[in-house]
Amino acid sequence: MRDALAEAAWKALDKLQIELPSWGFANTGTRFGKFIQPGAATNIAEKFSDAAQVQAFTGTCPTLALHVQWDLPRGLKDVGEVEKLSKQHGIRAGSINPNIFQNQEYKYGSLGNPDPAIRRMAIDHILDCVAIADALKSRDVSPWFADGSNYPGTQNIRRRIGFFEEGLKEIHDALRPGQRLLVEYKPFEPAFYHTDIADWGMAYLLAKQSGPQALVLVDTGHHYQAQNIEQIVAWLLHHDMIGGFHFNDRRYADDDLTLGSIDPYQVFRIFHEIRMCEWENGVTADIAYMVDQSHNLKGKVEAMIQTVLTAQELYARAALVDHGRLAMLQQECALVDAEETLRGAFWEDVRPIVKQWRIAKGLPGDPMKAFRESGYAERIAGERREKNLGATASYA
Ligand code: LRH
Ligand code: MN
Repeated sequence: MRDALAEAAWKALDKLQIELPSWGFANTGTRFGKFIQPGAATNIAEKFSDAAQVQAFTGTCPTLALHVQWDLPRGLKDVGEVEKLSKQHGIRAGSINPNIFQNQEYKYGSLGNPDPAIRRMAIDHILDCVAIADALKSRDVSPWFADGSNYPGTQNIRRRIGFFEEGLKEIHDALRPGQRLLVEYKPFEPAFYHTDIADWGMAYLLAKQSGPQALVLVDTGHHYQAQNIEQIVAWLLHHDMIGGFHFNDRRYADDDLTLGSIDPYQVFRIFHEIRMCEWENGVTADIAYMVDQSHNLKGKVEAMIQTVLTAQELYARAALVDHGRLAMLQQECALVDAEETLRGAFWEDVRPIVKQWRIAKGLPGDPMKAFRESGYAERIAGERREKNLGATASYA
């Protein structure tokens, strides 16, 4: 029994890959300010270095998601630098995230802005991101739109839908073969009356009308409290329209806390939906598993390692579900036995199995302990202190 379980968990861990967000290594905060960490990454080189640490200790994170305005401020001109760092640290450039929410021009939106010149500016930035992705051999261009309004009557919601359809179509048609456009939705923040792409249905319709290379990205923090996220995942799997995830956890809103810190069963249920679908279809779903978190209080690299270890354990648990037995019990509506078949896997303590998998891969059995003993955190705090302590902490 345990060997069969171990084999299932190991096979799953062998194929699990988790993409890290470059911005998760930098000093970030909330609108009430940010607490500066002396060791936080201050540039793209330090972000690659930190990501390489997580990869070295976990063996599961070969790629780093890049946010263009923050990581390639000169756009295509910074591709050479990124390629050099990628080789130096053995970490590939991952999804390319446009920034169409920070510039002053985007006050009333980007692709949804009533002003055609600003829509043009936003589309051109995303087209640059498509070219950057092509140059870096990254597959995914992953825009999130903060677009929306704060007060009823201040914007024409239907007209803005038309603007998004137009803009996303032009962007889709500029994609290179094999590239994907991942449309991320979010119900609110920074817009607090309407957000143009507020839920999975809106993202689905916009992706569908853009073209076959456009898919939906599910950020687990972008849902109303009572929403059943794994049901949304089931729908997107059913329609083959899910491109990727931004994993994090939350108690209230888009809190961007570390994965599994508040509701680990939620992540397990999502992984289960995917693995049950893969078992039924006999194929691995083509999904990008990415992390999108901002570590306001925890040490940045430790929080990232903790996130990956938790994801490994929850994914290994989902691999323990006896899909054949569950399918039979579901057909028979044997409710308690079906539920226990799923819950039973969640309650399995896979940590010893995962630890053995790490050791078999030549990785440390306890990655967090090994990272702490490496002295890397202390070293970077020393090297980066001056640069970080100059940073502003206040919101206003
Ligand atoms: C928006 C979001 C988006 C990123 C940003 C850092 O809340 O989830 O994915 O661009 O966080
Ligand atoms: Mn996100």
